[in-house]
Amino acid sequence: MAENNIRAQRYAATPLVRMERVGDIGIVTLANQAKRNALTHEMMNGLTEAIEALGGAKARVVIIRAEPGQKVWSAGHDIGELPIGGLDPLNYADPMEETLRAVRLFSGPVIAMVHGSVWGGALDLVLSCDMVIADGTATFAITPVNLGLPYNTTGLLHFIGRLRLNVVKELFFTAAPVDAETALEWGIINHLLPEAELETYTMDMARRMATKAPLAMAIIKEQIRVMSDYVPIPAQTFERIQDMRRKVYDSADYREGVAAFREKRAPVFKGE
Ligand code: YXS
Repeated sequence: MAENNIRAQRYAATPLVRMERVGDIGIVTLANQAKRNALTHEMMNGLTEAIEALGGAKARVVIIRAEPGQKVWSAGHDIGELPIGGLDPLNYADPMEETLRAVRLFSGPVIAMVHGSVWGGALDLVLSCDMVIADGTATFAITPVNLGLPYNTTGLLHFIGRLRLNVVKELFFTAAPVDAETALEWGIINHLLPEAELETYTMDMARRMATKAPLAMAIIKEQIRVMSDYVPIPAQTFERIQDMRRKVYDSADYREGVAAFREKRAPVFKGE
């Protein structure tokens, strides 16, 4: 980020996540390109710590980004860390889920600044941010059907609360990466910029929001969160869905999907 004439404090949350403070703006950078910023437990714990530390330090706006010029913003949940056999792969305590909650509970706006491709749970992270600003290199894919994984109900709500249902279904049922222009049309991103303007535009928006009344910003964000997340669901219905999800994450197909990724081959799903 350009730090010309703005005092920048740099302090690392963990080696996989860099955190800096530029005035009232916190910038959190995903920094594990060797693994394409896969959302490992270590990276997610670091990202959660960074967001909470910035909240404690009264930062007013947070930008989440990857390192400049990287092809992949994030490759999504670390597939190697997905539990197999009897455990919900996206359970409440999963570090990625904790990070999504930290983003949604941060008192001020969180901006996802996207250059490069976004995969799987990283799209849930992007959609958990309050707004998304991207350049033409950005693509977005959600990929549980590539693994045979039953996405979690809260995660689906993040999509349903943001995008039209036919768009949510096309994203989930095709698992195909969506280009930046389509992402703008579908509402995944707020603004699409030329690569050279992405950082400046994002910082300008962050600076603008950082000058607004933080108490009013915080309560408006929390009201929008509680109202958009509020979807009453009868207990028995939730238990039926959980039972259906258990049958999927206990399935041979899910084990095949994870094994195929590990063995770098195409999965063969049999519906079992
Ligand atoms: O072979 P090494 O050890 O160098 O490691 C490789 C990849 O295995 C690793 N890597 C990952 N490891 C764990 N989990 C991942 N999601 C993941 N993605 C990548 O990073 C090293 C470099 O990857 P490589 O050689 O494939 O890089 P590339 O530049 O040729 O290709 C970049 C990608 C992102 C196109 C490619 O890595 C890829 O397709 N990754 C998987 C993307 C994906 O399907 N993500 C969804 C994860 S599951 C998830 O988020 C949710 C639970 S859900 O399934 O519901 O969406």
